[in-house]
Amino acid sequence: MALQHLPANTTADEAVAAIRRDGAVIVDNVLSPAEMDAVAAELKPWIDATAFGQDEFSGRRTKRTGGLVARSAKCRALVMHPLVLGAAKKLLENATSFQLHLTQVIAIGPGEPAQAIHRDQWAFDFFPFPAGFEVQCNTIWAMTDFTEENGATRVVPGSNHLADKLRFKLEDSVAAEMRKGSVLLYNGSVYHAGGANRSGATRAGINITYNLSWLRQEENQYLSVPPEIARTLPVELLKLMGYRRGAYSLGYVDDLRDPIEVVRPDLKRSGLGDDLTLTQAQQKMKETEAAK
Ligand SMILES: O=C(O)CCC(=O)C(=O)O
Ligand SMILES: [Fe+2]
Repeated sequence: MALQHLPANTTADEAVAAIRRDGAVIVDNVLSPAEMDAVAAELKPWIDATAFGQDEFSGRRTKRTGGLVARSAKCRALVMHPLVLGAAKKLLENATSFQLHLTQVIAIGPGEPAQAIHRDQWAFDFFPFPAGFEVQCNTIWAMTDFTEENGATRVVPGSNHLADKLRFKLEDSVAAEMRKGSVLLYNGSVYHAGGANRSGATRAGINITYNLSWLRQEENQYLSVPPEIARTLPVELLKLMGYRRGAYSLGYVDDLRDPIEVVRPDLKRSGLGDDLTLTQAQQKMKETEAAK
């Protein structure tokens, strides 16, 4: 079974319907090849300076370059892409809000074997989330063409509906082949892996992922993006990076201050809950109780 491809003008609802069904979907040509080349040019010095991975899962012929919000203005636009944020909002609607989980170029070099097939949500210490309860919405933007030969991401379609901690063979998976500028969207419960690169050139993708804001972020945005850069970023991006409270009170600073006040004192507010007032939190609790 192949993955569904959607056109760049698709809606978040269509994308989410495919993700809920198959665990993943490809949206074609969201950026033009020239636009993606401009992103790649901005990232090149950072990728060049990155060391290869230290273990098999990271990939000994693979470079993983992070901190993209700090390092690349063009990646900020990818982080904030309306289609992706729309899909993440819908897929993760089981929580009050979602946040940026990680930003990482994954550059798989020639000769790299395939990665072990896994669920990204295993990052949460293998906690067995209930079936159908999605905690992540993930993207890999193709910085180069993704082909079966050069290590396109391998996906086991529909495996988001299967049991946890399963082992798959590569033959159970399909290659998420796509053109440069396209994006693969997938959830945290679908089984997948980086493919083996049997070509002579590097396969590069930009992995930008989002998770529920009551979970820990894989990439620490507060330390990856220096405060002097954070101060210059759009408020919506700052909130996505975690400069907001998750649910009613998670992540407040000292005297119940909203974390955004620390980087943007001009946005000073008082008390908890700009995203979720106490009344809304109580209402949500009642609804949850009633649904039991
Ligand atoms: O690079 C890829 O195609 C996927 C890598 C991956 O799934 C991971 O590192 O978690
Ligand atoms: Fe993964």
